[in-house]
Amino acid sequence: MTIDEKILIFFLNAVGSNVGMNAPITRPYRRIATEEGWMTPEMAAMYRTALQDGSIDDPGFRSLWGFFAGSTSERAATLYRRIQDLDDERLRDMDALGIDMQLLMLTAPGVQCFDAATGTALARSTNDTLAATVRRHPTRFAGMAAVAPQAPQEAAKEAERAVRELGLRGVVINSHTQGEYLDDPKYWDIFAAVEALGVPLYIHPNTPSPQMIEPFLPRALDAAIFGFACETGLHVLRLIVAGVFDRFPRLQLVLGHLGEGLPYWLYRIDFMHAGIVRANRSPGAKPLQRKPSDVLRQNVHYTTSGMCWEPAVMYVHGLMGADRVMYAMDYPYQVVADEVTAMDALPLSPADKAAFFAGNAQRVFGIAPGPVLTEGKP
Ligand code: 1DF
Ligand code: MN
Repeated sequence: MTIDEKILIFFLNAVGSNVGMNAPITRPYRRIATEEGWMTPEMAAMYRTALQDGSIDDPGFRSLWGFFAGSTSERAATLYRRIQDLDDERLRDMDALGIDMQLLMLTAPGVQCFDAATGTALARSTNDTLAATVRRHPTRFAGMAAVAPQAPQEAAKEAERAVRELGLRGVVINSHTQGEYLDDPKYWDIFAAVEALGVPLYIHPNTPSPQMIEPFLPRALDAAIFGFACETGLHVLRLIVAGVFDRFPRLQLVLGHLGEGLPYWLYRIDFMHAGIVRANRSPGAKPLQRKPSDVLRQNVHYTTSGMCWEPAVMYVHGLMGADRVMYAMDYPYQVVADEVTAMDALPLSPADKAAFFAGNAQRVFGIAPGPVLTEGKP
């Protein structure tokens, strides 16, 4: 279908007509998927080269991307094809799955595995490519800006350029950068820039840092199965107890995978943090203006990437609120049509369902409201 045909169908549906051979689209809400991966062929080649010449020695990178690059499986071939496509194949998949819009982000670890100059240049060029993609398909794609924390001041500048000049909707950082965490004040210019821009910072997973990955590796637990959540949940907790949200109270984070385990720990984190502070146990755990759970409720949003499972979604929805939980698929890593239908069946009011699938993403990422374009019966 061309865009014109889709607009026609939308119009005819709106006035209640039928459209020849196309059944009307009856779904009452738009679906925006908010953690969808992409990469350029250039970046894929840079990853392959770094695997071969050893110039990236991060064990998590070598485990994850060594697996994809070394695999001759159908799944790996499909993944490489899908992740680099920003036109026909991706739009066909979205049509079949019923995804009206994808919020695209450069796949992990993005530019963070390279030296500072290479990472900074690759962030700029991929942000330009992403912005051009959004211009080609403005109702189907929105984008998050990549930055290279290896050069914090450059990263802050690129965040400003990508949001102000390119129209990208926020910034994504894939957890640790070469074993370093953003609670180190040398990175805080990035938080200052993002807070001032009024856009969210998506803390997307990375494989565990070199310091913590060893016991994950022999059982293949280092990536999406569990290692990502350990790494990324730890990272966000470090930010909270370091006082990042005392210093930047308006900073808004987005976490995938329903919060990387943290919502389940809310009560115990508060209880234990109070005791740690009272006992003056570490100079790195100072008193905070708010409880960790307040920060997790007031400064964080949660997407369902990889976790489209009713009990977990409803738990986080009840705990964090209807305005803080958003749908995500995690294309092209977890493309399961039944998960979309499972989310359609969530026991939510029509208003909460529409917020979950589109309204929250439109507000949090500043995405313009738009039509339901896809039938979504795979
Ligand atoms: C995987 C999953 C890879 C996710 C990803 O990026 C990723 C995976 C490299 O399954 O290997 O973003 N994910 O977010 O769940
Ligand atoms: Mn992801």
